[in-house]
Amino acid sequence: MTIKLSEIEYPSNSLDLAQQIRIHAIKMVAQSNSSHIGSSLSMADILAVLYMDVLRVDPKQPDWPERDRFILSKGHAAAGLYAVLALRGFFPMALLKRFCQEGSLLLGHVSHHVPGVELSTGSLGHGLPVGCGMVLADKREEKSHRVFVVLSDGECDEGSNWEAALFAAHHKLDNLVAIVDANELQGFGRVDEVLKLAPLAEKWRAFRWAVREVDGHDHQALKTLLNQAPFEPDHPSLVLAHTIKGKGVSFMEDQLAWHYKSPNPEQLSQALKQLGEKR
Ligand SMILES: Cc1ncc(C[n+]2csc(CCOP(=O)(O)OP(=O)(O)O)c2C)c(N)n1
Repeated sequence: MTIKLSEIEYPSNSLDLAQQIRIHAIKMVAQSNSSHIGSSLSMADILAVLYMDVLRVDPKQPDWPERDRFILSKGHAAAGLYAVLALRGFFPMALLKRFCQEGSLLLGHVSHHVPGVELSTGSLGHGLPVGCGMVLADKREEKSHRVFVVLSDGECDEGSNWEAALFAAHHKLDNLVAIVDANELQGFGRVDEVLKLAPLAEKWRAFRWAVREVDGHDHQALKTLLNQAPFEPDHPSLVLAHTIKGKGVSFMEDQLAWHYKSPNPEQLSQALKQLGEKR
């Protein structure tokens, strides 16, 4: 189902939004011959639920002071974030066609010049520390909006995350919600082979975070869980979201190659067909 606003049809529920995120991200990556489509597809459901059912944001006032903050720390998945922001009306859909083109606002890694983006990211390991600072500042000013940070599992190799985890627990940053998009693949191999993280939930618990695990493609479960955060008073919240890299396109699912590969025209039309794109 869609809501018609002027000539643009915006998705009106998270499932449709997720499908549209996937469709647009694939088109953007194919058109610009760029990378990281698997990374956008794994988190598409998480972004859709956040932007449809969880975050208090106003696309017409991206800088509304009372808004919840969202940081995509895995900034290489910029195509997915730009797609959801455009689909929620933060900026014109037409801009998506300029993704990764010379002179475009939409850089290949997340840029804070884009309406709705809080922080430029791409160098992994920075989103959570900045999120800590935002929540600490809010706490001191007695403000109550939440800060959501999406990390990747491979990103948990960065030591800065564990400093931030200590810091957040110490300062009782309970308005901080970190979501790990745990798709079990990173750039050059399986997370388990490159640098084993397991047991990841236990590690976060040991750092005194309130931890919940969820199927990162189950919209109802994500919606219920994310709206419950903070899970425990005085503790930051960690959602370990189990996902599949490349989710939604059969030949990309759980395939390492799609971290860097860009779809050729034939693969693009196959992917769009699987996603139900009407052309
Ligand atoms: C500090 C830093 N080191 C290395 C990179 C290069 N790099 C880009 S994506 C990536 C890994 C991707 O795997 P993961 O972090 O698990 O994210 P996913 O795409 O699977 O969600 C790496 C190492 C980077 N962006 N930043």
